[in-house]
Amino acid sequence: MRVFDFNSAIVRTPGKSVVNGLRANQGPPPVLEGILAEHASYIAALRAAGVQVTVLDALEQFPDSIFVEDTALVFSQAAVLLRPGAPSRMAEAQELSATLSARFPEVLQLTNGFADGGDILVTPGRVLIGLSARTNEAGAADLQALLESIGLKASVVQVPHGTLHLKSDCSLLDEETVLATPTLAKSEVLAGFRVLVVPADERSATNAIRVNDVVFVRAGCPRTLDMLVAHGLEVLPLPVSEIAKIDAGLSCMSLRWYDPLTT
Ligand code: CIR
Repeated sequence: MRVFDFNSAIVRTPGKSVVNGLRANQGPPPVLEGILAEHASYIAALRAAGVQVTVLDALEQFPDSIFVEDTALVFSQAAVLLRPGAPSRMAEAQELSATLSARFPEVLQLTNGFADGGDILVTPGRVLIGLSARTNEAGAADLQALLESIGLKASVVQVPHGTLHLKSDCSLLDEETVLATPTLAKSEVLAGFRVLVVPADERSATNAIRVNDVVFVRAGCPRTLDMLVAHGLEVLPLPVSEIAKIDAGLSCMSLRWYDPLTT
């Protein structure tokens, strides 16, 4: 089983409040209809890639709750409920608790500090935990211990200053290759991986996701797309220009795992 082989996913319907999602920069707010359309095409792409998708109800009280990735980590053997680092998002994790308990043999819980799933890159040899404004040392240390308890090695790395999440700057393309921004590629974080670097003006394309044999990548990034195809990958461009206005990308809209009991 490869770490990007998935047959199951959880997503959450955007509420009307999604247009008030957190964002670092001012600019035009996202348009609700646009977010709904992007979310629908994302779900369709997961299904077409062979994934059974559970769609949870919207949570109006949590504008960012469509970004389920930040609230938990999921593996075949267990799930981990996280403690998101933004105060307005902290209680989102509990909203997932019953859903995870119904689907995983074991649900572990972070108890110290903070960690967002967007800061976690799962690779074949180890899980990288990025320290950022959302994931602190106490959360990373707690998470590292929890992951070790379910047989996974983890390393703590530094996310570049000013970057929201580790996976804002990178994603896993195959067992040894990572797509990364020029900034992250220059650091030690990805030592040992083959690194494909996106052009500086297509920086947001780095938040791609490999789902079985397909790589979902942000639409409108033609040079990144050509680079991935030249690397031998099957690529599916997906629109995310509206959710990008609230600092989000492709990975954050789902929790993905391989469930051995699902056919
Ligand atoms: C936030 O700032 O928390 C949301 N507006 C965006 C979260 C994106 N999450 C992710 O990339 N994992």
